[in-house]
Amino acid sequence: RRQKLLRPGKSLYRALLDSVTLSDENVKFQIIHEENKVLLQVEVCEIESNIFRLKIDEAAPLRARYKVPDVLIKEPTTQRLSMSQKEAGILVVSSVNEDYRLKVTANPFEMELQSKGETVLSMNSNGLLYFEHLQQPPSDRKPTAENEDAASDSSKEKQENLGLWQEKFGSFLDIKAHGPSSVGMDFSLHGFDHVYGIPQRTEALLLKNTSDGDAYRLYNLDIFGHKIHDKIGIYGSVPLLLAHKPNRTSGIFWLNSSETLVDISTKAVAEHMLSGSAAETAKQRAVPLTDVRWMSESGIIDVFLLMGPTAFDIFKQFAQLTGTQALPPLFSLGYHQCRWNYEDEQDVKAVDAGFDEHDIPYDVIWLDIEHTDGKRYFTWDKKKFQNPRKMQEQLRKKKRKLVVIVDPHVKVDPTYTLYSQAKDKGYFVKDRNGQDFEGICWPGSSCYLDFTNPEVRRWYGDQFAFKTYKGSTNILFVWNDMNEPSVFRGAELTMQKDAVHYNNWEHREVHNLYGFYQQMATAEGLIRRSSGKERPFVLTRSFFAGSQKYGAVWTGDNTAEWGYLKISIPMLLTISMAGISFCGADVGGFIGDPEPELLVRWYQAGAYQPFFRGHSNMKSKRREPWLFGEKNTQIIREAIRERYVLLPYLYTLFYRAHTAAEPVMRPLWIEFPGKIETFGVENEYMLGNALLVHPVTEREARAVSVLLPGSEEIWYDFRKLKRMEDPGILKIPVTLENIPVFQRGGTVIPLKTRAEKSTEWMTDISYELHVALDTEACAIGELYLDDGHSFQYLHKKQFLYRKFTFHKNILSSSCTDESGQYHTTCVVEQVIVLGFGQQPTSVTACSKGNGKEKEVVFTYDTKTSALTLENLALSVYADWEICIN
Ligand code: MIG
Repeated sequence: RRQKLLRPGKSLYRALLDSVTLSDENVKFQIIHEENKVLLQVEVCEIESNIFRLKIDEAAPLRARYKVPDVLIKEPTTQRLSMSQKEAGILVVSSVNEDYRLKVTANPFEMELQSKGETVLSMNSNGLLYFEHLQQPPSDRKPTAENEDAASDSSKEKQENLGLWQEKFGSFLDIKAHGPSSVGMDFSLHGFDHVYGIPQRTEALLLKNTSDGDAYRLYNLDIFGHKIHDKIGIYGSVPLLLAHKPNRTSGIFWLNSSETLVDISTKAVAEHMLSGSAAETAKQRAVPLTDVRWMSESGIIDVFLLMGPTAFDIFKQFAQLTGTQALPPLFSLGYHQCRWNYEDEQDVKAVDAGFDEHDIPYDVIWLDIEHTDGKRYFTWDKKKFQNPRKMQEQLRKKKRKLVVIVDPHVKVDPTYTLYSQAKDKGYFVKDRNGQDFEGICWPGSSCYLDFTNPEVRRWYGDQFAFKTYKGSTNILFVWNDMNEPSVFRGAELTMQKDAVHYNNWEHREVHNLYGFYQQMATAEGLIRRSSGKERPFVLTRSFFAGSQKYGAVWTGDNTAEWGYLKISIPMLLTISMAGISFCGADVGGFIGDPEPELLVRWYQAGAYQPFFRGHSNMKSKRREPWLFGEKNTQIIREAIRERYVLLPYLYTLFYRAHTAAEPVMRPLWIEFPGKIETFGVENEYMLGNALLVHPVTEREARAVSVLLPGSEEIWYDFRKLKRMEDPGILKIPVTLENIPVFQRGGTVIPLKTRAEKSTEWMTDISYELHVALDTEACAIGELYLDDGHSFQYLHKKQFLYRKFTFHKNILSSSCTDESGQYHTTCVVEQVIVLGFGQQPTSVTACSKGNGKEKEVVFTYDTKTSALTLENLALSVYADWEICIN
């Protein structure tokens, strides 16, 4: 708020270039504020693979300022910069390979980052660097001649108005123990006018200009029934912004966990071009420029400039800093059935049986807060769940799992062990007077575990040990909700900023990290309960940069309306671009009752999204997939089966997310970075590089308008196996049966030949490959395979990573990673080649090693140009070739 008073203009900061020091790690110098004379220390370093880090802190702070811990996976490896120029008022440093130059102008202080002569980014060029230095509280200050001035113009009244030492929110008084400490800075992105990222909100894909309205806000809040098109932040925050133009993608990662605002303004500026001949006058052309202003309530300025240059490079760079997506256990990519609440053991049994009766696959049934004894997490309601172990044994027999909810608030009840232990050990967040902070939540009066404390996380994780968590078994996994944290009747329904955490840090410093830490503690606890052997599954509502390492996130309390189905696509794309691939929205919409058509459309969309869970509110009518008439049941069954058949592809994509930081669900522009028409597309998306999915989000739609990008591309209808006429915008007729999905020419998609009751029933089901040819009649694809649940893929290299290549009418299967070994008897049963030019005369298959060639049965459909090869029985495990003559 105060910071907003600073308008663009000449910066009051001046760099003291005499103070420059250069070391192996960084370049350091000081800057001074011309009015208050406070010195700031600036540190710039280059991190391997095109990342620059800029840190600004007070040169001599009154006390240490908060620096976000635990988000970076390691101290980044820096590269030595070299000083290439230092003259009056200017300093230029270059990267080792000389690709990048950083120019520092002393007065006013400004920095510019160039890549091979092209200015990509400038900093403080609008003079919005802002840094409130820590001060003594007014009452402690001795009136000296020097600060008398300051004292008079910052009279008590004025200070309160600006909220320096305390601020009122409705009936809440926020006492700022350490006074004002906000920081901020502006960045100008040259040539960019498409910006993305900074989840989470119920908003469009492209970030909008904020100059005539509210700034984007990053402040984790529990917002029930969040409104569509709102800049306010909801449950999670990732302070990563991406900017894209046809030949370059750049990223800004602002590492700060306090309340943060982002202002964005795009404009056209004139660029002077030096013309070829001196006789000609310089020409001008308008180029876009996007100004991004970050403002945080507290902490320091610690910002990573991700230089790409491609979007995939940005994802890798961000993962290099914050980690990649955890590889999910395979079951968690199946369908999840949730509701608030499945009442009791009988209910669970009946719902489970319902899936078998209706022949619908599913993997996990969920229990919401009512399963506990009075909202005491880690316990069971003894009447409704008399024998939770037996219930889990029954589910286990069906090869299915259970997920239970575990919230971060703890009921104040001295007879509840979790509470009394945590209280004795001092594990709760404190209020500003040093008492355990108490707030109201589901159980009534509650305390909040201080997950920022590593000891608390350890202890909390240990609560998941089978011995400690009575009634739990190894098919039980966890859901962390309400971890923004949600505090009923709290300011904005969350914890007061002046609450106190581990090491005396105020809540305001760590707010956006609270959920991140709970999920971390939970995931690590689940790993430990299996002695490090099994992959955990933890769903969280609140998140921060790096949460991808601990599991999945969902978009919280959406509403059963068409608009929410539609907006869920850009919401999930934005979360995906911020590193969190494993994300989903409640299928059907949490609040209210979807009309059957909406529910059907939501299942069809969800089946092609990373985390696939049906969920509904307590007040909503029951919503199991078979309750909406035979026809709708049939269509939903088909959608869920398509999901299960697609799992080999999806699991492979998750392996890529895990190892190479490629988002599973991605906006079109990432695959087609040079095609401007894709930059704003948010009603369809790519699942990996091979599938384009266009969910139907309108009632009674007869047709949808689909963009098949890339003039040199061939696209195929994924179900009809037929080549689409031409790329471009096509009007595609739709029925209620399914949604448009297309396979891109040049790709191979591995599928299962059929779906079964759950993922575990499908282990031995054979594979089918969809080989879609491009204009050169080539295609390439992959299959990743392991036991689906343990860490053996990592520790013992027990996995298979295969590659399928179609070239010159030969489809070959080879190994992508020789270091992996995994035994399976599974075979590739069928291959369909899409877009095959003409009827072959013969087809032979030959496994390498045994050298025997055998004839392959095939059928060729002249109408669709699809060639189907059957009864192949080629081992997934072995190298082989199929030759088409
Ligand atoms: O304020 O646990 O978003 O999925 O069913 C409601 C009950 C609390 C909010 C979650 C929702 C969950 C519900 N929870």
